[in-house]
Amino acid sequence: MNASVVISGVGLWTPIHSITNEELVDSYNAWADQFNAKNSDAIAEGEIEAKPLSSAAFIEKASGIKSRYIYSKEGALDINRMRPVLEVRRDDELSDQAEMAIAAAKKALTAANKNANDIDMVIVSCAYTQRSYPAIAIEVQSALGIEGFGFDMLVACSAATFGLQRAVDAIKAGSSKGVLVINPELTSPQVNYMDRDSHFIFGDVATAVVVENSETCQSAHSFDVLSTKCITSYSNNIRSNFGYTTRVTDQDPYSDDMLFHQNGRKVFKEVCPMAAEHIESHLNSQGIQVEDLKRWWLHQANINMNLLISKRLLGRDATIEEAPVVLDEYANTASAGSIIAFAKYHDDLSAGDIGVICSFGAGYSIGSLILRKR
Ligand code: CO8
Repeated sequence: MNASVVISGVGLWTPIHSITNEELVDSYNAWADQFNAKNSDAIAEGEIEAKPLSSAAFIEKASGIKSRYIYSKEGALDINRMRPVLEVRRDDELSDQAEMAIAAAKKALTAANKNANDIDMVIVSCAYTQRSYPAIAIEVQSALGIEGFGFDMLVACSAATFGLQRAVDAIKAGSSKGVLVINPELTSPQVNYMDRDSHFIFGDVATAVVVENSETCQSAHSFDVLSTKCITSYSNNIRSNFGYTTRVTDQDPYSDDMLFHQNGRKVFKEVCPMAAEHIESHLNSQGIQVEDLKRWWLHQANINMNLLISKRLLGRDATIEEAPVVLDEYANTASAGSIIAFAKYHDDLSAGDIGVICSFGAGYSIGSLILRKR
């Protein structure tokens, strides 16, 4: 049998702290009441707008999200702070994101039955890295004792699939023997907990995947990567403006504009058809029909988006077995969502079963991998 590129292991690290919709809404509403009381005169004069209240029922209905995990819960619900507290770590200590990444990477290595000697390339791909350099990937590489090289990649919600495409191409080209693609999604520092439109959307998590050649694979649950496809199309509808120039532009780093913000309705309307078309054309390019798919590991942003995409393609609602949902528990974890779904729901598939991992989000960016169980 010809050699192929395989995904041989996946790891999922989940923070110990979580926040339910009810906790989040209680905190936001108490903060909004305090804000409105403090600014009652200005609100009455029409100088500023009153902060509207949030609702747990709205959040669940509009998004399917019931809770989210958070790396540091301290401060996030404190109405006098409304952002998590992270301790400053010294330069000789492991960074937060490296710590998350290593926890997920170790699980992926164990699942793949591999050790550090089998890996020579580390890609840390996620929505944000907590510093510019040295790369988090190089820190992780060093901590795990991997020889070779590592680099960071930022592609918002599609960072994992785009990173996997780089890994698959490197194995195919023979420039790497084993790749770790890691997604330490530390989203909470960029969440605006004072914005009812977006305070509920994101959670923290880390995922990792081992990619290698089938000839070296020793895993009980591995998948041939039949094809990868990535596209981007520029849009300002999802933005985070905080960056290394913020200090010199004298902008307020806490302003709404600096944090995650989006036109959610527009994103919903524009991205769903793009993602459906992307999946269909990717499958068809490989001579695969939508009906041939046993599993869809879809990006986990909004349950209604996933239902719409699968209905558009299948002509009916996908079952929970076909398109598993993790966003109810994890919320939107940027690029990690589809990989969490893959991590939790792959070992029941039989040899020959085909599935697709697909992410979509800011950029816009869409990435997909077609996998076949070995
Ligand atoms: N409670 C009560 N009411 C609310 C709340 C709330 N929490 N939030 C909004 N409302 C109100 C609105 O103000 C609006 O009121 P009105 O009709 O009076 O104006 C009404 O409810 C309806 O609001 P929407 O039209 O906005 O509601 P939707 O049904 O569209 O749902 C969603 C909002 C859930 C945001 C939905 O639009 C959605 O999920 N869209 C898709 C967005 C998406 O997938 N974005 C991707 C973002 S992630 C990404 O790409 C990567 C970013 C990198 C990570 C960042 C980490 C921080």
